[in-house]
Amino acid sequence: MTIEVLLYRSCMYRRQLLSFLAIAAGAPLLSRCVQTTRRVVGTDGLLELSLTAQAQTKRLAGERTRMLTYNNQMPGPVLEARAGDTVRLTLINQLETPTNLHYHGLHISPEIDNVFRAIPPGERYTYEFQIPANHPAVTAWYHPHYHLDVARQVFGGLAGPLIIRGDLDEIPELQQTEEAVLVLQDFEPTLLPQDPHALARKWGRQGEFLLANGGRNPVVTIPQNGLLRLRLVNASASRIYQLQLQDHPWFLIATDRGAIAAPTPLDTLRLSPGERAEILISGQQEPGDYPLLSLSYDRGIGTMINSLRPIINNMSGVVPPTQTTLATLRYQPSDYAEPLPLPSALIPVEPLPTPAVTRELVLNHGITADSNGFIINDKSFDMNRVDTQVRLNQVEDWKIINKASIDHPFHLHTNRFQVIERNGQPESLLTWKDTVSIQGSETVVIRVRFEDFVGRTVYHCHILDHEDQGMMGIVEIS
Ligand SMILES: [Cu+2]
Repeated sequence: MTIEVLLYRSCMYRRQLLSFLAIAAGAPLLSRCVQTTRRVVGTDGLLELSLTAQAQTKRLAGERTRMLTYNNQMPGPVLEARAGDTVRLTLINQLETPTNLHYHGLHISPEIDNVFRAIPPGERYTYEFQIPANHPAVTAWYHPHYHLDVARQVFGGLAGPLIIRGDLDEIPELQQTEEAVLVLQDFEPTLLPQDPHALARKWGRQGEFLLANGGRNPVVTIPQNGLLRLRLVNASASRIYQLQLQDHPWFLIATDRGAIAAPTPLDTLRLSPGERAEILISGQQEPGDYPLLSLSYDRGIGTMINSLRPIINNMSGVVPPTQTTLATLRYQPSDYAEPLPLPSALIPVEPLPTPAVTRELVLNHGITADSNGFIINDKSFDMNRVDTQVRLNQVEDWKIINKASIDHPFHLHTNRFQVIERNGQPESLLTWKDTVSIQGSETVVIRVRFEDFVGRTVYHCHILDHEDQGMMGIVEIS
């Protein structure tokens, strides 16, 4: 098939999809083909379920499209447990390729949350573990982490939220909130679930259509005079969201690994792939609709895309930055005569002590003897090589230097960290993170204590195409 034919097909899909969107404006994009995401809540200290990973052909926008689902859903079901609970999760692999699960955001042993495990097609594996009793309340998520194929599997739709209840849920004001979770994914009907053009893999594949919980512009209600606790999960393979709630105040209450000290007003919120945020919204404005916008964000490739536009305009997986409404927040009448108060304090974030060890990690692009083009400290990922050895309970500062001109969000598995500095300036807000956005040419210092678990775990760029192409390393905790 020639390039011209490919481009023409891509145009056809796009036109048909656009006309479908015009007809179904405001309706969930996938509502006719994918079940509503379900919630699975642990009871009596046990969260037990099966997840079947499966490719499905669904009719979307008049075309039959392949997508990857957990239990016939995209995104997968919302899982919910409490700190101290046992999780018994059987992953059934009905894909045509190996897969596995990463519990992104949980502080559990790397022997359980093991990205080196492969579950072959047709087989199943039961993950069983206890969430530590002192685990903070977090919005975490689960997704495949089978190296070399992570971007394709996640972009295909394999991801779901994992809510752990704990300390933050005990704050009295938060016990009166309504809750919603929005899983942010992007989608390209011509692309699922194949690999895109090599150029799109270099930049990190993106879809033109933005989905929240598998739908386009779903409605989330705000109780008038009440509080909405909104959990946001960026489950996209590469897309970085710059979010804004138009004409309405919103307050950050938690980041990747739990609560912050007090509700903090936000203007915009940048969410890189893998990052989560919890937001509190008070229904005290003029009743109406308030759009949650995904503002145009250039992760360092927008200029390049614009200059190459005639060539790549219809290349699947390469899309220019644009602004889109992700969801609509709509006021709903309630019984509250008086506005519910925001909590004045949440959970203190204790600063980690002065580090015993300081390291540098340089993120870059380059062709070296062992590199596929994406490197950390001049090396491409090798699953038989330990890159960094650390000691249990030791505090370290990692200076992460992005020498590339494009963004490389950095994720450390197993342990949480605090962001100390960005480009030499102290970070203004102390939070617990496991993924940090790092723009082109930025340097970020993170501080981490390797707690509770020994073993081998990984760190990597969370633009998953970059991870698949080598921007990952192994840390051994002993
Ligand atoms: Cu990257």
